Amino acid sequence: DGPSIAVVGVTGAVGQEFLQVLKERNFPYKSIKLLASARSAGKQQEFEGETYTVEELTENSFNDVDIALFSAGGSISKKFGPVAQKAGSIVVDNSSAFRMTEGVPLVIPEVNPDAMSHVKIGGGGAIIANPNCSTIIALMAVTPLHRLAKVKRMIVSTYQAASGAGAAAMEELKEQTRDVLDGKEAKPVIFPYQYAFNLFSHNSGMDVEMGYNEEELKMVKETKKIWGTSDVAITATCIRVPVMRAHAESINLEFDKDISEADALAALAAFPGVSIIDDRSKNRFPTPLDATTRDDVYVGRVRRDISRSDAKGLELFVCGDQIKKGAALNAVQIAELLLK
Ligand code: 2RA
Repeated sequence: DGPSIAVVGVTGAVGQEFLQVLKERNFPYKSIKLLASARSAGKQQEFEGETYTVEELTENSFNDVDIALFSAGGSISKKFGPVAQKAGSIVVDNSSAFRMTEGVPLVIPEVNPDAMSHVKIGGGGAIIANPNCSTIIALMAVTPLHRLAKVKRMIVSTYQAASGAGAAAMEELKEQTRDVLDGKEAKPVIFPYQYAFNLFSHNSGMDVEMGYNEEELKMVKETKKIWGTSDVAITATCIRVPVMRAHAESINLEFDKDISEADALAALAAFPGVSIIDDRSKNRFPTPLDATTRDDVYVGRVRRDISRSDAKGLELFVCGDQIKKGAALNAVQIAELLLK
């Protein structure tokens, strides 16, 4: 039994991961509809022993759909999210289209489930926004510490994987790496820079404000909305690096009060969805390959900030799978909250 669901953008990297996660978590549904652009309509898709035909996304796609998982880009969400909402569906949108819209819950289930407690299946349509992947990964690590000693300032440097820019970007990284190793010229297509053996400022749109790029501003604005406070100073530098599908983030935190490494590690260990990899004797800390395809966000290199003379500062190193917890898993966990 369960709700009738739809997956919008099913042929993309996150769309395919939606199916993977729904299966892994035995998500209960009475029916499932696979939706994509006209270009992909008609494709056959295996799912849980059935063969489905991908349907073209239209204005009538959402009649009798309880939950619609969207990951087809901002313009599709802007156009069809409200259509689905009007048809009575609850949209879980992975794009940035509605994240900062007043009244749209922006949810990490382990962090702020209450933000969506008023949304009920059959209670009228709604839109719930999935936060940006780098925000989810950062806040899975920082929230348990914030609850322990109240973060006053957060400085994030991200090392973001190709998958954040889609399947084509992952292909480009592989192709360029092959070309360079074969002594050929790398041919930048998705990004204006060579990607193989290189790294560059995240180019999600132009630098939008004060020299910050969109990705950095998402980290700043989304964190304040998710935590429900503007009483925290945040800055970020978001970089695309030649890694396939897990983001890494270096995070410096200043707290309102003292916090010990031991207390921080205990709070992290107790937080659902976080695993610790932190063994100085073996120089073991999270790497993107530890996190790839895994549900959890991995935290390590927890250490006092030696630039301070007090115990109010910590440094962390965090890795999380961008397609999974950074997108598809978080969205399906939001859908699971609707079943409660
Ligand atoms: C990226 N966070 O990594 C953005 C969108 N997924 O490109």
